[in-house]
Parts: sequence; structure tokens; C-alpha cells
Amino acid sequence: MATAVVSNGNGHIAGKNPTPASGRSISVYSEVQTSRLDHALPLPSVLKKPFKVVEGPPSSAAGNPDEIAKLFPCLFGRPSAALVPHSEPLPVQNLKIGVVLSGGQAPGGHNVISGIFDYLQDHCKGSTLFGFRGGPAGIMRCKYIVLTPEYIYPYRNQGGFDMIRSGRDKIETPEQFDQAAETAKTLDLDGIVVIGGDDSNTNACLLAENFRSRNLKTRVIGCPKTIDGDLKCKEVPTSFGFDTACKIYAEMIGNVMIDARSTGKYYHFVRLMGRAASHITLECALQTHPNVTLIGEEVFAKKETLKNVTDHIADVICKRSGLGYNYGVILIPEGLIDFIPEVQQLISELNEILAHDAVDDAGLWKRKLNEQTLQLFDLLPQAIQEQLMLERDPHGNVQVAKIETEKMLIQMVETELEHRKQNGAYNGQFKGQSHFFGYEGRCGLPSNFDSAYCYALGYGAGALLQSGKTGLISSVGNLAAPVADWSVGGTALTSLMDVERRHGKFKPVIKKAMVELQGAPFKKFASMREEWAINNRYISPGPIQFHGPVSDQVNHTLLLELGEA
Ligand code: FBP
Repeated sequence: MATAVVSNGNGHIAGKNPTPASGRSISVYSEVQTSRLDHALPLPSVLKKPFKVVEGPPSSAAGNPDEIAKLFPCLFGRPSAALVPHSEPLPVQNLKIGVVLSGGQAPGGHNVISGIFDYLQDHCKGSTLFGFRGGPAGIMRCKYIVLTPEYIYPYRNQGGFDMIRSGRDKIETPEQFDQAAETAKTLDLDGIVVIGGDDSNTNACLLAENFRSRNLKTRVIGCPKTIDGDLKCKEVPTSFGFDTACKIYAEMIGNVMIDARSTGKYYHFVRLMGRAASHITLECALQTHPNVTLIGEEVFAKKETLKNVTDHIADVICKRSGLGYNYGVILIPEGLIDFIPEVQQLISELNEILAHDAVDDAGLWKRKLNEQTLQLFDLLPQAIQEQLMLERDPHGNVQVAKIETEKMLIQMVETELEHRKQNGAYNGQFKGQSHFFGYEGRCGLPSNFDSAYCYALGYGAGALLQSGKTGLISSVGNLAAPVADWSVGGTALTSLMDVERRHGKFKPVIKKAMVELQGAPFKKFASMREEWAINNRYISPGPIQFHGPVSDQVNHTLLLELGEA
């Protein structure tokens, strides 16, 4: 019988029977889902025996250290922490810990929670784990459930965030910090674990600073989540969910490639999620070998215009047509248009206008755009214009998932090929098919890698909280080695910070890790892409495997970045 407790939002227990069953019923699970429930999760060996925490040297910031030091007077300079074997276990404590899922779904989130839960069961018997419902708003409104073994069980090794659900709210105003502090006091919390991406971990750091400045005992630890793969640094080699999401997309791309080759009549323009960074697109290219792959960071470095990008795709299509191939597959990162300097300028002018609520129905707001920007805006298809004007997300980002770049490029390539036809430079057939692979990859069953990585991140977060740490992001390293040899510790969140302009103001943010053009994954791709463009070197990786020789394979990006071929 489950003993989960539901709060009515004021910290009081609601209803007569505070014991709702888990939100999931395993009676309707598929065989594969069921088989994953009892999949034994390996732990790094340092977490299996008594350990102590060793601190590194004082840390700095990813950029503008003086500004960051002013914004985080209590936390700035904190050293990183590493767990090392020790003769004595930490003293057992009865801890009250809250956990929250923040931002977009990423496969493995449930395992982070299971990891924290199991840590408390194994090392701090009698502790309580509160799951804040619906993201950071759950902290502000004190909406939670008390997690129990029965409640958690159906979510073990399962995709999704539905155990406690997620949200994109930010805790940023003084009133919201007050509400969060009130919750921490009401529940007598020793700690909160924030499972989120760059923005959510920025928020975790602000919360840790705020609690410290109020002398609250509540500590805050972050966990690196995002399929986008852009929350990483030396100590945090990857964010969870990236491995699984890329494998899911790569399977779908492989299928589309075989379809393209079978009919011989379509160019598939596949836009892939990933927000600003092109890591997912790059990884999928390495897994499947498409004919064209656009990498936003390269487009930016080469200062390419929309016309350059269109010409590049049209050139490949013409060459292939000469060889008798009127089909192909083109990968486009979700954030592409944000990387084209002229569009970037347009977006930043639009951001300022939208931040000041200056959009009128008569279109007078357009006068605020500079002349060249206005010309570009007027050139864009109306659907794209409308998508660029959509409300920003709560962090001030353009909602790139809603901009249909793949459709825009099909239109532009079609027009370009029409011109070439008239000039006698092309006589093939072009038919574009658009795809957006995004949400399909966020809630799949986590790969073996993500399952184990998430569990270690959560278990490690528990260890950091028991050791009294705050303002750190749970960090599991040495990931190319067997799980037993993974390192476990925490990295100062302020060391990942820089300042950026958002909503027209400077704010602290965790610096996004973009695709490095000098990095091993991009270099490998660049050395092979010409061959893939002309000759068909398609690879169809098939579905994620949970057993057998390839089941523990890790994505190319991580291995190449770790120096493993
Ligand atoms: P996070 O950065 O919160 O992990 O979100 C990742 C992401 O999946 C992006 O790839 C995508 O652009 C965005 O979320 C979509 O947001 P939403 O779920 O709000 O539509």
C-alpha cells in the first residue's frame, strides 16, 4: 500500500486518505517496460563503501568573475568536492530532502529521483524525500508528495517526468524567494535537489545563495539534465538524456534514409531538437551519415547568410542529381536560424521590442527595427515571421521548437533550384518532405548509459547533501570507463556562470556549452561529410538495445570528447 502524501498547496495534508497510489499502473506496461523495472543498476564503487568528501582549490566563474562574485557573495569561490574511499561512514542523519524536475523532459529523470531515494534509504534511514509537483512552482506553492518505495517503483528505469511532473517556472522575484524559503521552513528541509538544464541550474544556484544569505539550513544541489547536451564542462562531461534522445532520433533518421533510398523521390529535411546548440544534430549525423548536416555554430563562425545556407544545400542536390540521385536526407539543428548573424540581429531587436511590450496591431513597432533587419523580416515567409514573434519562454529564450526552419528551407531551396533550372544548371526533380524530431525523443526508456548515469547522479546528490554541501552540481566523471570506476562529486555552480543579457537586463546564467569547431566530434564529422554528401553512406542504427553486445554503447560525442575513438 502506497503512503504518498499529497499537500493541498499550503503544506497541509489534503483529503482523508493521504495515500494515493502511484500515478502509473504497471498492469498496463509493455513487456519491455516491465523488464526494465527490475533492471539492476550498477553503482560507481566509491558509492558502495564508506567515503569522505575531499575539496579542491577555490573556484572562479566561466566569465566575468567580478560580476559573479558580486551576485553570489555567499557562494562564489566554493571548491569542487570529490568523494573518496574512507574508513568510516558519514554519521547517519535523518534528512528531509525535496526534489524537483525543472524544464523539458529528458530520459533518466526518474532514475535521478530513485538514486536520491535509495541513497537516503541506504545511508540515512528514516529520512523523507518530498517530490515537488509541477516544477519549481511546486516549491513556491509547497505542492508535494512524500515519495515512498511503492510510489517510486513503477518509474524505475522508465522515461518521462510524470512521477512528479516538471515545469518551466522560475524562482526569481523577492516574493518568489520568500515563498520558496517558506516552503523550506514549513517542511524543515535540509536540502533540495534541482534536476534541470542550464537555466534551472542557474536558478538552483540563486536559490542556494538566497537560502544561505537567510541563514536557512536548506542546502541546494543541482543535477545536469537536458537532451540538448549543452550543459557540460570538464567536471560534468554530459547532461543526462542526450544519449537516449540521440539514439531515438538516429533510429528515426535511419528509417527515413531507407525510405528515401527506396522511393528515390524525396529530400527529407529533418529538424532536430536541441535549442541553441547543435550537439544533437552532430551526434545524429555521426550515427547515421546524412547527405547534408547544418551545424549552427559553424554557420555562425563562417558568418553565413540564409542565402549561403540555401546555396550550400542546392549545390549538394545538384551534384547528386548529376549522379542520378534525386533524394537525400538533410539534418537541421533546431536553433539554426538563431545562428545566422542577420537573423540573430533580427531576433535580438525583436527580443528588446517584445521585452518592452511594444508590439502594436498596426505594425508601427516595425519602425523600431533597423533598415536591413526590416528587409530581412519582410523577406521571410509569413509563417516564420509569426513564429519569430511568439512569446519568449520564462527564461527569455526564443521558442525555437516552434520555428519551422525545415519548411522555410524547403521553400528557399525550391526557389533556388527553380532559378538554376531556368539557367540550365539543374534538371533534376526536387520534392521536399519536412520532419521535426523533438518531443519523440524526450521520454523514451532511458538507455543503459542514461539509466546508470542518472542513478549515480541522484545517489551522488544524496551523498553531497549528507556531507552538508550546497551550491554544487552533482558531477559523475570518467564515463568512458566501466561504471564501477566512475568518479563522483560536485562542482561549484558559480564556476559554470557568466552574465548575459535577457529580457533587456544583465543576468547570471550558466554558460551554454556549444559545439566546438575544434573539438573531436565536429572534426570527425567534418572529415567525412563530403563523402556522405555525394555517396550514400547511410547507417540505420535501429532501436535502442537493452541487452546484448551494443546495449552499453555510449554516444560518439561523449566518447570523442573523452578522447576515446
Ligand atoms: P531543457 O533545456 O529544459 O532541457 O529543454 C530542452 C528542450 O527539449 C529543447 O530542446 C526544446 O527547444 C525545448 O525543450 C522545448 O520546450 P517545451 O517543452 O517548453 O516545448
